Formats: sequence, C-alpha cells, structure tokens
Amino acid sequence: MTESLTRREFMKEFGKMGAAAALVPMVVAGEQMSDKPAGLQRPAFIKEVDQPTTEVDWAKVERLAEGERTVRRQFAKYVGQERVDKLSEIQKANMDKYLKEDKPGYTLKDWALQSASGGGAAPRKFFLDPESVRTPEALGVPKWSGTPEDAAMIITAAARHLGAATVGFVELDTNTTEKLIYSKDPDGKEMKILDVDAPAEDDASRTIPKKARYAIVYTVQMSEETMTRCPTHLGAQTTSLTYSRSQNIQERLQRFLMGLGYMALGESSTNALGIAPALGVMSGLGELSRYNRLLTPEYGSMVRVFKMLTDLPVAPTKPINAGLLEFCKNCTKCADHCPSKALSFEKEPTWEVKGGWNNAGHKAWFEDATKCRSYWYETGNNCGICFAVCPFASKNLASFSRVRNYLTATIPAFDGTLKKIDDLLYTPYTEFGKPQKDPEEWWRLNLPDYGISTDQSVRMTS
Ligand code: B12
Ligand code: SF4
Ligand code: SF4
Repeated sequence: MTESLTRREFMKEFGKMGAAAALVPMVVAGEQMSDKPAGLQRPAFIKEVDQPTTEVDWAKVERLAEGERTVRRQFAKYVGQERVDKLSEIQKANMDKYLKEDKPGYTLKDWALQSASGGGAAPRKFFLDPESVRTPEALGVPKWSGTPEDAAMIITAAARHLGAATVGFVELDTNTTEKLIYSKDPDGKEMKILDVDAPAEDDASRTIPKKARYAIVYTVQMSEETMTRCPTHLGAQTTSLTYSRSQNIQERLQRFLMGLGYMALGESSTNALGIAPALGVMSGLGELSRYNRLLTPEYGSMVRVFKMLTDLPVAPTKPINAGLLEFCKNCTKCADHCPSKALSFEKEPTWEVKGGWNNAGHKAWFEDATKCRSYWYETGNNCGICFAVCPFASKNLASFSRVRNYLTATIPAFDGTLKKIDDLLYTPYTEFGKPQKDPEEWWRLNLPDYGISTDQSVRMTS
C-alpha cells in the first residue's frame, strides 16, 4: 500500500520541490512557442519522437475482433457462466443494501444522477455519416481544400470547439497502424478495409474504403471531482456522462467533415472501430501507462479516448515522450490501490500477455481484466480507482502541475519525490475500495460546467 510520510519527511520532500521551483523559469522557457498554429502547440519538454515509448513488434500485432476477445463482451467465456450468475446475485444484493442504508455515493440522488448522465446523447451512433448533412455538392460548391497541415488545424479547432480536449492524427499504414482498427466491431460486424470508393454497411459488415486513411483521435475530459468518488454511482456516472458527451461530439464532428465534403466514419456503438489508447499513443496524445491505458501530459488520466476515420488528408501528429511511461516504472500507485489486484507490479512492461483479452505485439503492463470486471459486480457499476489515484490526475494546483510535468519529462530522478508528494496531498485513503473523496461532500461543491476545467489550456501554452 501507499507509503505514508511523516511530517519531517514530507518537509524534506517538499524542500526538494522548493529547489525544483527554482526551475520555473526553465519550465516557462520549455513552453516556448514553435511555428505551429497556436492550437497545435505544446511545450518543448514534451518531445515528439519517431517511435512511441511503448515498444511495438508490428509483425505480431493482429487486428482484434473486439466482440470476441475483450472482457467487456466475453466475460462469461473467461470466468464461466456460473461465476457470472454468482456475481450478479452479489451485485443485486449489494445495490439493494447500499440504497436502503443510504451509503454515501449510492443514495437515491447518486443513483438518479447516474441515470441522468447516460441520457441526452445523440439518438444513435453512426459508422456512416449522418444522412441529413448538406454536402458541398448539394450546395453547388467545391469541397474544402487546403494543405494537410491546414486540415489538422481546422479539425483540431472544430473538434475542441465541439467538446474534445486534445486532438491527434494517425495516417493508417497497412503493416502497422491499420492493425489498430478492429477486424470485427463490438456488435460482431466484420470491418472490411477495401479498395473501394465509398463506405458501406450491411447486416454483416462495414466497409472502410482504403482511402479513408486518416484517423482523427480525440480525448474528452472526465471530471476529476467525480472520478475520485469511484467506486460508487457518483463515481461511475463520470463514465456515462463522458460517453454521452462524446456521442454528441462524434455526430457533430461527422457533420463538420461531411460539410467539408469528406468521409467521417465513426464508432457505430460506444468504443467501436478500434483500440483507442493505442491510437492515442500513436497520435502523440499521451503514453501508455501502468494501468494499461493512455496517460496524457495535459489532463493526466482524466480523459476518455475516441476516434474517427476520414479521407481528408491530414498531417499526422507524432508520438511523444513526456517521461510518463518512465515515471510509471517507479510508481505503482494505480496497482497499489486497485481493489481487485488486476494491475501489474512489475518494474518493466512486458511482451507477455495476461490472457485472451489482451492483444500481443506490444510491450505493456497487461492487466488481469477478469479480476477488474469481477470487482465491478461488487460496486454495482464500474470502477476507476486506478485512474483516480494516479499522480497525474491531480491538476488543482496548476503551477505545481506544470513543474511536475516539466520534471517528469526532464529529470526522472524526481519521479519518486513527485509520487510521495502526491500521496500526501491527494490520497487520504489507502483502504481498498474506499473512494478518495467523500461522495456526500461533492454535492456541496461549486464546480465548473460538466465538472471539468477547460481553462487548463489545451496544450499548456498559456
Ligand atoms: C474492453 C475494455 C475494457 C475491459 C478490459 C480490457 C480487455 N482487454 O478486455 C474492462 C471492461 C475490464 C475495462 C476496464 C476499464 N476501462 Co476500458 N475499455 C475497453 C475497450 C472497450 C476496448 C479495449 C480493447 O480493445 N482491449 C483489448 C486489447 C487491445 O487489450 P490490450 O492488449 O491489453 O491493450 C491495451 C493497451 O495495451 C493498449 N494497446 C493495445 N494495442 C496496442 C498497440 C500499441 C501500438 C499501443 C501503443 C498500445 C496498445 O490499448 C488496450 C486498452 O485496453 C476500450 C475502448 C476502445 N475501443 O479502446 C475501453 C477503454 C480502454 N477503457 C477505458 C477506461 C477508462 C477503463 C476503466 C478505468 C473503467 C472506467 N471507469 O471507465 C477500467 C480500467 C481498467 C484497467 N486499468 O485495466 C478508457 C481508457 C481511456 C484512456 N485514458 O486510455 C477506454 C479507451 C474507453 C474510452 N472510450 O475512453 N475496459
Ligand atoms: S478499474 Fe478498479 S478494479 Fe479495475 S483495474 Fe482499475 S482500480 Fe482495479
Ligand atoms: S498511478 Fe503511477 S504507475 Fe499508475 S499510471 Fe499513474 S503514474 Fe503510472
């Protein structure tokens, strides 16, 4: 469990941070502008690299059939129906008990908010563009045209305006990144990538034209204040609300691209189309972390990740090294706090997968997803403690976050100190399964819209 600090030790660690504060001018220098448009800039200490910090053996990566492999779709295959039935009984009993005893985070008002957060989204998700959009052809004007860099700039501006947090681009390559597109979508439909002019969909398959080579990858912020109330209904609605918002963002982005005269092939259902964290890494939105998901410099763990394909040529964004994967080697906080012990404690990531739910060919801290999913039955919905306790989830001391990110990217020797300070400032509870913050307290807070802070500035350039 988390190492606790005595007051004296804390002052010592903080003293080191004092010395680090002297680095602030360097942090600012490290944030100097490049010649990219403002919306695409990042601090210089977030290094763009040719290869991601996750090692990949592309020859071993195969396109994954999501519906046949992952624990969210095939839980019973991995643990047996008997176990699922038993867990379902536990879930039912726990939910009934927690509601009736008014357990914080499970009260009627928390339940009602969870139910509300899943609503209000687009009526359905589209793989193909929404049909009602007026295209340039219908308007009697040519398609939008510009350089791939211009395309990156306007898509980023539009996506962010429509609700996305950060935006990146991957040009799909048959032998590498195309393998991150599912071979079968969650609903079992085959995802064909063919040399055809137009996308199509029938009862058994979806066709992606080869020329829809450009993946737009975007993050959507999650509320840190509700995520730190996981695992409760209040915590779990962070997921529902972010999905509802992402659904709106997807449809709006599809309308934007189609309005420009291009394809916009989206997720046909929540989380369809491809492996989001992998595309997030390849587009430089963040790095793969110990909790085996995307960790970002701008919003830490507090993002979900989505994607869309287009034939509008757009300049790819490169993978990054912001010292995040390296930080994970010396920080096991997510694994320490995981109530189901699903996460790896190994110092280094490995090529060895944990089970049939993982995809081989990349080096990762693979999780035992069956343990994670089993625990969700106890909580009644989902969990996210691993995301909530991550030191990069805490952004409320803005200037500290900037120094922290700078040190993470430049001086790995500080990683241990940064983790200890985070333990002290943000991790009061080490008891398994206990939310880091009081769910009842949340109802009394005065938070910004959607519980997220958009004045973080998209790429920390302010
Ligand atoms: C299935 C799934 C699960 C399953 C378990 C995964 C499994 N393998 O069965 C369950 C239901 C248990 C689960 C749990 C959670 N999930 Co989940 N999950 C997914 C889902 C739908 C599919 C991922 C997938 O196909 N995995 C199968 C294979 C590929 O897994 P893998 O080999 O272990 O590879 C993982 C990484 O190593 C990386 N990866 C895979 N291939 C490659 C290749 C390269 C080159 C690189 C760099 C990386 C990489 O991505 C994979 C992510 O699972 C995605 C949405 C999506 N379409 O991506 C969300 C998603 C990954 N989950 C997400 C989240 C947030 C969670 C939870 C915190 C729950 C919550 N509150 O939302 C927990 C975290 C658990 C943990 N730390 O382990 C987010 C992560 C956001 C982020 N910042 O990255 C996603 C992206 C959903 C979203 N739209 O944002 N999840
Ligand atoms: S979601 Fe909860 S149970 Fe699953 S890996 Fe994260 S902390 Fe563990
Ligand atoms: S908690 Fe620590 S080990 Fe886990 S993802 Fe965050 S930085 Fe990495």
